[in-house]
Amino acid sequence: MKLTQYFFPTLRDDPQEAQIVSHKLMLRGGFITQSSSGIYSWLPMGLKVLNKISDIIREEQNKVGHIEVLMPTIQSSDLWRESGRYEDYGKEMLRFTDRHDREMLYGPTNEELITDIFRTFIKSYKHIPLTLYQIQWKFRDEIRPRFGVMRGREFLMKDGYSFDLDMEGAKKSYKAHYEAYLRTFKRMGLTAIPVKADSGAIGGDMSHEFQILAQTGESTLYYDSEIENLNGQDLDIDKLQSLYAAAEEKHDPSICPVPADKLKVAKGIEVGHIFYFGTKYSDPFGATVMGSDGEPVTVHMGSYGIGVSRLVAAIIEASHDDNGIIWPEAVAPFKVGLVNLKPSDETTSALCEKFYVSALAKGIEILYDDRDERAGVKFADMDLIGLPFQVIIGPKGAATGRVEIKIRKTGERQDLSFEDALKLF
Ligand code: P5A
Repeated sequence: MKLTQYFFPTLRDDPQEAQIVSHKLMLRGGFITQSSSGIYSWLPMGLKVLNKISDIIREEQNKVGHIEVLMPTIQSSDLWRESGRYEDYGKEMLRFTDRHDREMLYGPTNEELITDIFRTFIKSYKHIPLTLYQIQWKFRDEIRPRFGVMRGREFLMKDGYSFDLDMEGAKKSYKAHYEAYLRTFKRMGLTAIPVKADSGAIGGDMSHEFQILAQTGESTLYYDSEIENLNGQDLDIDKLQSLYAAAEEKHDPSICPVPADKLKVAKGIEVGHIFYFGTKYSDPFGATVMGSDGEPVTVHMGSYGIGVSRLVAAIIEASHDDNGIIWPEAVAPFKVGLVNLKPSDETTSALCEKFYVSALAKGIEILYDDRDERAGVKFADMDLIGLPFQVIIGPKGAATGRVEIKIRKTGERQDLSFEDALKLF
């Protein structure tokens, strides 16, 4: 993509309303723009990141046999009356009436709707275990939407729902999600710390939150410092599970098994949350299947969420410096940013064009800054948007066919021939 032909609405100055770095950088870099309180439009570069995150989630879910569906954002209140949550959910649920005076709502979550689909179609034990998931927008009328897409009112969630014959089966489904979530976050360059949690509005007996470390996190975590060492190595899930981690409310110093010098205290951002709630929804909905002995069995359920749009901000909180975002390669909007230091110079522009075309032919995602702007502006914008690699071409290098590579994360620079530079990607 050439910048002169792209839609790249950056802001020069720091937006006043942004209190945390991810919100500030997302607005400045033209990733999102606010439409109303807690509601955002995703601009081209932001949408690319959101889609990459969704794709990683999707791949890891499909790998373990979970099946994607897509449910509507708007739901009828009927199902929520059946579960008893219509009154319970309170003001966070956005309710309205249609032209026939039917009470409708914008879904804050989908346990009711998926249980209704299940009871309609699945009648035999032969079709379970089954996990259905979707990646769909949710609305929660948060009292204090803040920090941009970190706590929005409209936000994108991956929500999955498992159906099993009994508690033992449901625990296997829970474990499969737990492990798939750790693999998912790791692929995004994050260390996620699973902590036991309360099940709140979703309900149930067992629940874990997945927290990633960031100074601006809203939860305080206590955990064995060994967990951080596991980052970077092959993911040893059994080892991770055996280590101590707890959110502040659950941390009891008198029974904490970790010695003080190994216990870390840090802030975390909740990027995922999983629940086992048995028959809480299947019971009132009559979601039963015929068991192998011919008797009806009420299915055991769990639900599993990832904050997809929140992750965009959370990754920035975990990975940035004073100059801007440092995207992990797996979620970067483009892999390479090409900087033309002097578009008015024919040799420079010809070499840039050649690099751009060759990179595209190799299938490399490349953003070419071909704007007629000062070098300083281009460097600042490139650092701000945080692409993993920068290729810088100016008149001096172009005369001898050489280009400069800068690695965004380390700031390391290398002077390479055109061919060697291309081979790097
Ligand atoms: C699990 C899937 C649920 O709703 N029902 C379906 C369960 N869980 S949850 O914890 O309430 O939400 C799942 C994840 O969604 C993100 N999230 C948000 N992201 C941005 N803005 C919000 N206002 C918001 N609320 C929840 C979190 O990452 C949460 O873990």
